[in-house]
This record gives sequence, C-alpha cells and structure tokens, in this order.
Amino acid sequence: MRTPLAMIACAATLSVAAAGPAAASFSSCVAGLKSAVIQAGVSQATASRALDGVQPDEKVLRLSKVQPEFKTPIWDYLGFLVDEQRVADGQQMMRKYDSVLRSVERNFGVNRFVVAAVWGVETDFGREVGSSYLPQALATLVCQGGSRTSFWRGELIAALKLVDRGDLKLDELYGSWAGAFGQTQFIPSTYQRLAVDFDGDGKRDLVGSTADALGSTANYLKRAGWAAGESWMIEAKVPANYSGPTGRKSKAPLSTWASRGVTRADGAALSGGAQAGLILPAGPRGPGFLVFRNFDAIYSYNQAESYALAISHLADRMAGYPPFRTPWPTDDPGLSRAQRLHLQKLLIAKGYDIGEADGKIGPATRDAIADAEKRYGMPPTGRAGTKIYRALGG
Ligand SMILES: [Ca+2]
Repeated sequence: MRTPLAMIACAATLSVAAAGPAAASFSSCVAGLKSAVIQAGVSQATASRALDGVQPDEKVLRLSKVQPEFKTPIWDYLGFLVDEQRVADGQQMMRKYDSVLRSVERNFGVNRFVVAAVWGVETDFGREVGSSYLPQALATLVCQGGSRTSFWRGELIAALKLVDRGDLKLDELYGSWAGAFGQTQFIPSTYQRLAVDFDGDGKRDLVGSTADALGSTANYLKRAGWAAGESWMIEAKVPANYSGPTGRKSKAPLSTWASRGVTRADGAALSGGAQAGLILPAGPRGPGFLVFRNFDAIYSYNQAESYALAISHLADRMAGYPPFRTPWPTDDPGLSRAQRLHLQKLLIAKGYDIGEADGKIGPATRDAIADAEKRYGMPPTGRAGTKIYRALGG
C-alpha cells in the first residue's frame, strides 16, 4: 500500500509543528537503525553507504508533521490533475510508448489508458519523481519516533534490499518525503512485492525504465482485482432529490440503478447486470459516477476516491471522451496548472512577493490571494479559484 500522498498534496492550507531530534540522539538512533537493517538481511556494505554520517532531513521533518486544515474542493483537486495540458501530454506519451503500453495491456489485462493515467497523475509522466534521498528521508522518519516507526524501518529495509538485489543503485533512490519513488511512485515494500522487469534486462528498474514502471503498475492493478475488459467508471445522472443508496461499496446491477431513476450522464438508459456503486463527490447536484470493481483496484493505489476519480477521468479523457457533462455545483471552479501559474504571475505583477511563479500554491501564494480577495471585496479564502483569477485579469 502507498501512503496517501495525493491527499497530503491536495491540502490547501497546512500547519507546521516545529521540533527535531537532537544531533546526538539522531546519530545514536541511526547507529541502532543500521544494526537493525543488517540484522534484517541488508548487506553491511549497503547499510554503511546508505546510513553512515546521515543527517536528519529537515524538509521531511516539516512535511511529516503537516496537517491539512481543510479539505480541498474536489473541483480544485481535479482541476490541476486532469487539465487540458495533462490530457495532451498523456496522449503524446501514449503515442511514444504505444507498443510498450499495448504489450502491458496484453500481458496483464489492464487497460493501457488507466496505466498511463496513473503515470500521469503520479509523476506527470516521469517528470516529477521527487527529490528526497530515501535512506535519509526514511532514517529521519524512523528516528523522529512515533506510531509509524516500524513501518518506516520496514520501508528502509525494503529499499536497501532492492539495492542489494541489483535492481537499483543507492543514488537512484530519490522520491517523495514519505518514500514513494520511481515513475509511478511505489513505496519500497510495494516495489519489492510487485515490481516486474518488463523490459527484460534482468533488473526491476522503476526509476530509469518506463517499461518496468508501466508493467509494474499494471501488475499492481491486476493484483488489486482488475477485471480485464471491464469498465471502471461511467458518469451518471441522478434524479433531483435523489436519496437512494450511494457509496463505492454499495454495488448493484446497472439494471437496478436504472430502476432507481439513475441514467447515463447524457440521459441514456442503463441496462445489464454489471455491478456498480454510485458516488456523488459533490452531492446530488454535482456529477455522479457509477464505479465498478476496476475503480476499486485504482482506489487501492492511493486509498482515496478523489484520486481514483482523477485517474479514471484522465484515462477517459486521453481515450478521447469529453469532460464531465454535469458541471460541479460551484460558481468558482478550480484552475488548471497553466492558470495557476498565470495567477501567480498576475499576483507578482501586482507587487506581491510570492517568490518565483511555479504553479504550486504554497503559503505565500495563499496569503497573497487572500489579500487580493479583500482588495476586490471578496471573502478572503486564499483559494486559487476562477473568481480571483478573473478579478486579477486572468
Ligand atoms: Ca528492467
């Protein structure tokens, strides 16, 4: 299982608790950790190279303590994960890796658009794989203590065993602060369990080999219960005032959903015995989705329905299907990555000191947005939405 990175990344406002281990106690913790990983079967040489002289990673300490203060609206979350640019990039990458993706689909029975969508959401098709050095990040997480110490220790052991096994070199172990790495962001224990050598060079290299990364993602989804040839999600329309069953797990045949008044998004009738659950991420006034067991397989990759919805929709968009028919129930929709970047440039042009525009909405950008909202007579939310973007001239 992966840690819910997407959930953390989608937190719009973060609070940080200070503190870090004292240097002496950190180095004695690392010494004990080194003995533990060797005892667990990691070679002395790999353990030494990974852990001797390692210092606490301040960024990891900071990020491991952030708590989301409020839930990001689903339309913001999907706005930047499934924007036109990612759809176009994805279509281009799918052409480039067409034979690999078709071969992955044949071997594992998992739809190639979904495999490519995981790649696109996790690392923007291999472009953003993370910059934390895993031995340092994981040692930091172990030695800061807390309830997940043994989990992080297990991930460190798994990572170092990948090096011993010859799959990867130590200096290839860069990823997220929480240990997910490679082109489709597996944590080391998942990598050890489910990664495959799809390009046949003898190494399971999810960092340097796109074929291995895509094959491993398909293997993951297959093991999570993917059913070949079946759908994952269809947009649906529920009657106004619908109060019937909802939830991914409350599955019923499509014919039953039809009897409950649910139709396809375009109003066409549902039929057949395929089992689906109905999710309404923004309530009955927003778009509804009938989700099948393949959606559950995608869900298991990151344990979040919003994540599974993003993957499912990106897959559909790359396959040429249109955006959702029913709009989100908001008068202030979310922004694409290009619009977020433009919003930051507009704030900078107005004199706000938010550093360099990078499209990432951090605390400085949020403060500037809140201030700008006040100036335009809007409630100060700090949220990067369409209203403030338009007000600033976007
Ligand atoms: Ca390989």
